[in-house]
Amino acid sequence: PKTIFLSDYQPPAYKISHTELHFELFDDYSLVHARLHFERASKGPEATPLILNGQELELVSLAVDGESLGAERYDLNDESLRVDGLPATGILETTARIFPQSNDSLEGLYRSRGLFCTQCEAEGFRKISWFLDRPDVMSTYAVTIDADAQACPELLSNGNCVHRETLADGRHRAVWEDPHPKPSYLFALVAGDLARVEDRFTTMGGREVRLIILVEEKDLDKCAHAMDSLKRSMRWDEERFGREYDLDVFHVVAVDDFNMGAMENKSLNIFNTSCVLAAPDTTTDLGYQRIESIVAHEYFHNWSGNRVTCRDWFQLSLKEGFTVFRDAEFSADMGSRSLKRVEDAMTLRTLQFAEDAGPMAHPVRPASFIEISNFYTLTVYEKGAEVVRMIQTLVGEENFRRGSDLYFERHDGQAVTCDDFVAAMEDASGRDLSDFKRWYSQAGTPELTIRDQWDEEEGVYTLTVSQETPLTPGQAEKEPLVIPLAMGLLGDAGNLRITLEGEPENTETDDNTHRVLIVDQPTQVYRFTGLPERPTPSLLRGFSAPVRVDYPYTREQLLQLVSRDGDDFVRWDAMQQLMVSALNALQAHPDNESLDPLLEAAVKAIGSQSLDPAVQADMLRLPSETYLAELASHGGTADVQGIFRARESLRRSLAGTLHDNWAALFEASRVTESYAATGEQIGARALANVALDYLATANESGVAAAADYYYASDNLTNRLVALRAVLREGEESLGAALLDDFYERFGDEALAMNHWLTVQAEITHGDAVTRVRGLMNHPAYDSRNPNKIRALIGGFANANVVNFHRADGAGYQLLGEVVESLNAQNPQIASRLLTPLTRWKNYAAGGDLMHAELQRLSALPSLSPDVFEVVSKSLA
Ligand code: BAL
Ligand code: ZN
Repeated sequence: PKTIFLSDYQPPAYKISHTELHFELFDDYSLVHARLHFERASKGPEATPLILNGQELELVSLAVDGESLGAERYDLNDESLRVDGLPATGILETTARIFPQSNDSLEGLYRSRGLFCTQCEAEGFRKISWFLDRPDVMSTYAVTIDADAQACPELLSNGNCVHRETLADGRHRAVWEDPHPKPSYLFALVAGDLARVEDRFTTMGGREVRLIILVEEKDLDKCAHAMDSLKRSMRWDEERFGREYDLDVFHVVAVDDFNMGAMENKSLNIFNTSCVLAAPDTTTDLGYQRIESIVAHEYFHNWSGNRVTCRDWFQLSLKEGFTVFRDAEFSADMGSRSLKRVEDAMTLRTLQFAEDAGPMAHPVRPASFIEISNFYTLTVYEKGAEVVRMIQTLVGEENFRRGSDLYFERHDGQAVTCDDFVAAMEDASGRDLSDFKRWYSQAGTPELTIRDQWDEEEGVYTLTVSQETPLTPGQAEKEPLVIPLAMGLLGDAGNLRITLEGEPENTETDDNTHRVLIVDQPTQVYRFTGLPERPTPSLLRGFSAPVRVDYPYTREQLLQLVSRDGDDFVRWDAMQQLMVSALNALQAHPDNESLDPLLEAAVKAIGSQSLDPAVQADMLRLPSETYLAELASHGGTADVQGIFRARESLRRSLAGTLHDNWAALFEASRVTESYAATGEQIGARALANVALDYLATANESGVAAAADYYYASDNLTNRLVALRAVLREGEESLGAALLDDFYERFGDEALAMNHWLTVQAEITHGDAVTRVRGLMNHPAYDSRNPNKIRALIGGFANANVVNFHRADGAGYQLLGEVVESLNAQNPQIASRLLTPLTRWKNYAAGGDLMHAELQRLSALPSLSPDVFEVVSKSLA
């Protein structure tokens, strides 16, 4: 496979201003007739051939301006169709035969439970028709779909339906036109038997929009939450970003077999069922929140992605980073801002930092790739969103909005770059962001080392801040980044007023206890004057930058921050640090008893009246094994068995010592009303469920209470918390009874069954590998469905850390075998599943066996480019 470089970008030699597609859909094949209205780019020499992308297409016919082409005029191979001797403008006509029913890659046109549907981003359109399948070729589309009227009563594509007719032989036709020029990755088609839920939205400009969600008949009662989320997103985008919807109809279609979460095709969003269908029995609280944010995310793409799109795939974060930032702001406005920040920080620190420290590390704007599908990553999405957030912090909210308006106005209908986005922000704010732009090109997580000094006599507190970004593959040198470091100074009675030497008093906000330091040099010194007492620094407030911070807090300082800092992220983070330090101590000396500051902090957190309950719950949960392994492998290697033992021991200490506190918390927080996915209930449930989990850890009556809780629950959130606790702490027969009960209740609900598979994949005791292999043969599993694969195999490899890293390597072999079998069938999912194996350098004990499994994979014949790229970079 070939590496593609950003530096090699060339504009397309031809434009395709209009595209007519005619689909004839049949059960055993489909025909795609295309008429491409092409025009040679003005500077192109006459001899320039038109080279169209095309994969897995059978050529039926080829003509230019109505005349069939002889073999001497074209060259066809597995990847492309080259046509020579074209006029400057004309119409190229192709007919392709394709086989959606046997397309298991779920890219291009394929069938999911009989439904015809498409996924074209990034490069799936080339499996439908020959085309200039690149985002800077934007075209209007007219799409005719013919299919059997009974099997496919719904025929949908982008834009507006302009014509319908009945055809012979029980077939029918619909014609769709999309007036907005778009790249081929936003093309969509759906044909099948679907039921619909319909609502309306009136835009700020008075446009009446029909909102239609299409699902299988059995799922009609699970659409209300997505519809409500959609309407709130549309309103919010008008109010916050001034963005209005631009067509008369907006469709959301749910499909069971889908590689991604959802896809923002123009006016025809296609969703993984797991990201749209919601019901209390089959969706957790987290699931409800996720649906709200994904519905919003896809809707927001209508502007950030569709109206203004990417010039090339290296710019993916232009649309994804910005849109994730937009959906995060939406979620913060809909629920709790501090909760959203804490949870995003947790994801970044657990998963993105690991990616940035691993063999696939890449900048927010990668400089090269083999397979673009491998770059739909936490770095491009989540770190990309943090980069946008930092721009907002640097230029201020008002300027940021002006910059966003300018960006959309300047580039509407264009395919542009991250530089264009930053330029709009610079022009609107007058702030030079040229040094800041290193965030787009430099990979790796910067580390801030912060040391302090206190001058009692002068009342001066000095912070010395140094930054360093570790080297990453392909980047041997790192430059200093521009890092907004939000901070405060905590004294005995609360946050202190800040005066920074050499600068006027804080003018950015009215809050004189908060400051954003702009760290942009290798080392900087900040002197804070006029202080009445030695402060405790409150650092990286609101997770103001995606960086690691190394400051040698004492446990007493952390306790102080937990108790009364003015920033919820810092309070949560201080509690995490206390837990991590207790776990490290336990790992070093398993009989360590010095848990006092942590216990005191936990009591404070349990009793806090000022924290959002969901943040409180996050504070009281132990850091995940995955996060602990990430931390340990930063500058060392992780001992997963030691982490597991220390964590179990700490869980037991907290459960036992604070038993009465947990019992009181459970009683005070448990929700007695019937289920609703409101912020208030979600927060209370989170808190009650953390308490329940500790109670089940503490003793047998706690386990019995968890089992009762399971049976009495009216929702999946509580059921899963209870089920997990019983499976971990209870007799095997009790856990088995609950699992059987769950299967009996929800065996027909695919989405609930995903959770049923995951909880079993995560069981740490017994022979987990054999258990997972057994489940792979269970009727609830489907080796072609990405949700099932993620639930069972992903659940095992990512969350069952001790068993994945079993000393005999059986966990690695299991993952390797699944990747091998998926390599040909669904390369995108295969390469994504591989992630835990790529971290072999982080594990002293299992590293060699992980490496051996990667080597075995690398030697397989016919590796897909997706898997080849991940395996070869991991072994390099
Ligand atoms: N564009 C792929 C799915 C998403 O990020 O919305
Ligand atoms: Zn997106």
